[in-house]
Amino acid sequence: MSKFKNTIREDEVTPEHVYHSRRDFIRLGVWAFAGAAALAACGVNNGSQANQRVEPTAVQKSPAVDATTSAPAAVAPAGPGDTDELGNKLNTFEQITTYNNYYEFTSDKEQVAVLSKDFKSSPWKVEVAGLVGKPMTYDMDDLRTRFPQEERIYRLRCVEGWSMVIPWTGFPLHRLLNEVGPKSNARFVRFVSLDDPKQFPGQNDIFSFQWPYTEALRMDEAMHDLTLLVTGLYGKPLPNPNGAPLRLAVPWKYGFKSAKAIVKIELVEEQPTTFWTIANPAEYGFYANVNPAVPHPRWTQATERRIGETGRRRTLPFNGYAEQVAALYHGMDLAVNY
Ligand SMILES: Nc1nc2c(c(=O)[nH]1)N[C@H]1C(S)=C(S)[C@@H](COP(=O)(O)O)O[C@H]1N2
Ligand SMILES: [Mo]
Repeated sequence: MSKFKNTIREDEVTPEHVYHSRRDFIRLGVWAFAGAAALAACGVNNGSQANQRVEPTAVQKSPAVDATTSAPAAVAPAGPGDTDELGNKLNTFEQITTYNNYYEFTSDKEQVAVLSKDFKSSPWKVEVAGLVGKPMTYDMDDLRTRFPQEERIYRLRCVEGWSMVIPWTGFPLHRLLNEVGPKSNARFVRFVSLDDPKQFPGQNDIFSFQWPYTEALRMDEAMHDLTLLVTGLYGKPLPNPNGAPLRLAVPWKYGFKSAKAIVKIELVEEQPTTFWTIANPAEYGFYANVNPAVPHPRWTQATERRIGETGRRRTLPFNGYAEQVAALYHGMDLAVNY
């Protein structure tokens, strides 16, 4: 028996990882839906059609059936008992939002949640510029309505040797790139985070880092279906400590490649410098693919501590996404091009 409700053509072309961990939301429906899920969790069913979610692709678990109407009930956004495609349990909302790297606020991971409490993430605009046929500026409503939102459960592996499993909401970056139309000479995509010393205490120390935070991907990495523009987690709008209102999630790379609070996406021809390659080129490379075989100069990358667990687990090549992404680096020496 198939564990999946629908069998449609897209199932046949969806990469294995995505097939098992992707759950599509109705456009815009996710936020309304989060409310419905809360009601459902209390044993209340408001029976609203608008809050039901279509499952155009495979889902991780079969939707429950609503006993009163025998219609499929909406599938809740992932909850703490859910797992990624490897069977790893999700980290809790509390863990994900109280242990953060966000240097614009502080380098103290437990203080990010405190210092980011009053961060103003609305209104927000994202400029998409550079080598594109149709430069665009989007606000968050544009991004949520133009691009179908889906949930992806991804592992996040920080270069420092810790990791979490996070249920993101968002959409693949390639959808947006296809809309603006990369020119043929566009070879890299650069991401720029917000520059606002009034809101970011860490940006007032001008001697520490070169602000704003920037990151970049090669065009084929940016176009890969796993590369997600993130607008939420656990079915809620993206919390401030995680980079509200918009950040990237590139699950096969160390966490620093996934820039938070993105205000600009720029297509360029030359490989850009980035926040960490400027700060410490000997320790942080441009590619930064998770690689247990290449130690950081000051620590091993062979193992990692999953937040909430004692002991360490083995780190997987490409953070467990090798089947999907290893081909991007065919012929490259990943020990040199770290
Ligand atoms: N703008 C910005 N983006 C950032 C960072 C940062 O300091 N500033 N830290 C990075 C690092 S090192 C990691 S591990 C992840 C952490 O994401 P999380 O706090 O949501 O787990 O965000 C990345 N994106
Ligand atoms: Mo990190």
